[in-house]
Amino acid sequence: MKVYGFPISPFVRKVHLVAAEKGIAVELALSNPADPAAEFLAASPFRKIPALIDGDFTLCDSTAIATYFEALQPEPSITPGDAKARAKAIWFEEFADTILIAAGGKIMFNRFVSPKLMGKPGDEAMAQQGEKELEPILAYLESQCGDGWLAGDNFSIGDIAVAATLRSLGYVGLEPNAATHPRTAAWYERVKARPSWGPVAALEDKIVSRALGG
Ligand SMILES: N[C@@H](CCC(=O)N[C@@H](CS)C(=O)NCC(=O)O)C(=O)O
Repeated sequence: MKVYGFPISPFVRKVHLVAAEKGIAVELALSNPADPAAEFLAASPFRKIPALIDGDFTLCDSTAIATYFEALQPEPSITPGDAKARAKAIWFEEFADTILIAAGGKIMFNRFVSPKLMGKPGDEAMAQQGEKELEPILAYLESQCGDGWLAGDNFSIGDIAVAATLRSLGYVGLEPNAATHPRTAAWYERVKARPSWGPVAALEDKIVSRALGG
């Protein structure tokens, strides 16, 4: 199976983490949405990463791809069985994919992607706007982190999606800070300690370092 994308994207990281949790082998095909290969476009008509090719089956969107992986390989499950826990897991995935990324993406794009990867100056006013928007979002997340996982007793797609997005914020120095957000930082460390995290992060580090000329 091939996943098209670039690993700094939280959506690409999400599907790699889901695959790693489940022991599904995926190959990362580096892909730039601004200069799309025909094979990538066939799988992702709106040019968004990630996209998946599995034989003659193509799919885009991280939530759809994670759902495909969950159906292909149900164990270990990332979808809690309990009604309330399952709904919470979906909420946290949605929170990461729409609310957290909307604020964080403004910072990441303007302080990292544009200046460091695209060679164009970022819009600092937009980054500062993102920082302002991020404050209550991180405060909310802090209020939701306890001793276990975000949706309850079981690790879920909610934990994967939120942690995947927070790792992207690491590119602009905004990974969870134990001094200001201790519960979030402790939960994030627990996610990072899972066996799925290390290999996904190591591959990302290698690709990003190469992209930055390292
Ligand atoms: N809902 C989509 C969002 C995917 C998305 O927005 N990906 C961004 C990268 S983080 C992208 O491809 N942007 C390029 C573009 O919009 O042209 C998902 O979950 O996969």
